[in-house]
Amino acid sequence: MSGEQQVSELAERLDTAARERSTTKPLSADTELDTATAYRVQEALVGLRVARGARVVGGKLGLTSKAKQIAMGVHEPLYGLVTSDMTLPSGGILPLEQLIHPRVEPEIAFVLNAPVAGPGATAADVLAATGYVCAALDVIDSRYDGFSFTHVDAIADNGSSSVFALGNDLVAPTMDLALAACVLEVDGEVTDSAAGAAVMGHPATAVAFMANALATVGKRLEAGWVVLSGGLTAPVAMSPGRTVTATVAGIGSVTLTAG
Ligand code: OOG
Ligand code: MG
Repeated sequence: MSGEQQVSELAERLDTAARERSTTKPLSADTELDTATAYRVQEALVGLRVARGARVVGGKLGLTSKAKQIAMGVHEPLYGLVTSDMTLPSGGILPLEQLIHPRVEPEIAFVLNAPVAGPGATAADVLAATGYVCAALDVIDSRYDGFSFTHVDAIADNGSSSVFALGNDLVAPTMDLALAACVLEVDGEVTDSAAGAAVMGHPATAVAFMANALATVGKRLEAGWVVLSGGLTAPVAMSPGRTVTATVAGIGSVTLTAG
């Protein structure tokens, strides 16, 4: 089997799982997968969405906080791409009937008004390129059995991406985002909290990590992109009727209800 053919077969396997709402064994259980090949599978997987009419609208970081690394048992960060068919409005309904076993996590999202290119991109470069930040809820929905995977599996599965919602308040990043407090509420009760620093010391550092990783394959973060900097807390499993709200001090809040 040629490398290219294997990459597209692995991408098809994940795409089919997502569309049929079935899970599969981790790819690494039967295929030798290195990090570079896993990112090629991710690119092919996103390519299938683009072929169906979606547009790449940004990126996402994964496993950038200790809370997330501990929750998933994977201790290295990764990045993925987000597409126009993944967006939900804040206050909207999370369509459980289209998803497998979704979990929701609070994040700080960056909207760029200039590109950020590595190598050597820093948090300061990211902040200089940022038009505004907003609160975000990222919905992860692993295509793997039992939401269980290794680092390369999660890369290939595009960081478990399914849909995400941005808060309606768009704020210039003039505050210290490391100290921005995030409170997570489930059905009106506070269940978790974290500061922006939970993500790699500063959420802009996570965005810079993605710019530098993209540079190794000749790519960059593009102007106009939204970049989700990674779950600040452990994720919350969604069940019918459950409402999750994330509020970030100085920024705003975002809500989703599982339908
Ligand atoms: C993979 C990473 C997902 C994050 O913010 O950590 C992610 C996963 O946990 O399924 O979006
Ligand atoms: Mg996330």
